[in-house]
Amino acid sequence: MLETSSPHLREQLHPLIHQLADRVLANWHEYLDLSPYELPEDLGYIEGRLEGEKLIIENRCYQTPQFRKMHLELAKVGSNLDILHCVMFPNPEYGLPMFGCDIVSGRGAISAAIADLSPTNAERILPESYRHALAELTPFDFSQSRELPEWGDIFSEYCLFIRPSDAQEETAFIHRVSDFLRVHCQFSLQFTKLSEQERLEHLAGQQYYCTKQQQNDKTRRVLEKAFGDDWAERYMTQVLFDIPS
Ligand code: 18B
Repeated sequence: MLETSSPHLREQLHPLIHQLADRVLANWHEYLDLSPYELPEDLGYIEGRLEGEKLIIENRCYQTPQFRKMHLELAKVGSNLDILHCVMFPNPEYGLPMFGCDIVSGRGAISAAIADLSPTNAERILPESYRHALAELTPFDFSQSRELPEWGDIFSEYCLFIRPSDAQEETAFIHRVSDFLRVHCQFSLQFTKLSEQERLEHLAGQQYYCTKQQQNDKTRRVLEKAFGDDWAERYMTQVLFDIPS
């Protein structure tokens, strides 16, 4: 099995989080030719504690010709809150959608499990090949869907935003995300480079995506409590959702 994090953090996280983290890394290693991606100023492992509880963050980052930055982050806040965050930022030269996933577990139960392949073209629709493949996946009827926040217009019609109600739904979520990743990694290799005009269009789409994600106050508040307002702003805009220039 691939090692996802230091043994101490990994063992302390909700099982759905470390299973999905293993799955993400397994998919990346299986389909893509990974190179390391250096985060600014050694932000690989971070510990913070202000007025709130201790927050531990572990980051893994890679890049490939198709993906400018592939980021997997595991975080633990005190003894209660476990988080998985994952984004694959495409190289805008290829017109690929954005893969994003967030899992939040509070007091041992998953409250939010989100995954999407989000379009970045001007029409904000997924490429034909993706739509076809995603439509073919066996649907799973999760019992508790959650409503997207106001900034959530970036997500596609395939976005999953659920609260899994039992172990079977947790497993179904992992399978679904694995399918998204397999489709994404395999199809990404078939895309050819875009014209300059199309590249700019996808770049603008990625900028829009990041601007919207930066409006997630729930993420911001957790980071602010542990590290302060300025640090949280810098982390949200330069590590979690850095806008490519
Ligand atoms: N996120 N999430 O990544 N977020 O990063 N996340 C929450 O049960 C963190 C992404 C998304 O209802 C919650 O309500 C922290 C990506 C959406 O208003 C908490 C980090 C996506 C919501 C955190 C992190 C994404 C959400 C509340 C950095 C999608 C619902 C949990 C490690 C692709 C927002 C709850 C709403 C929620 C925290 C989505 C605490 C600290 C990539 C839509």
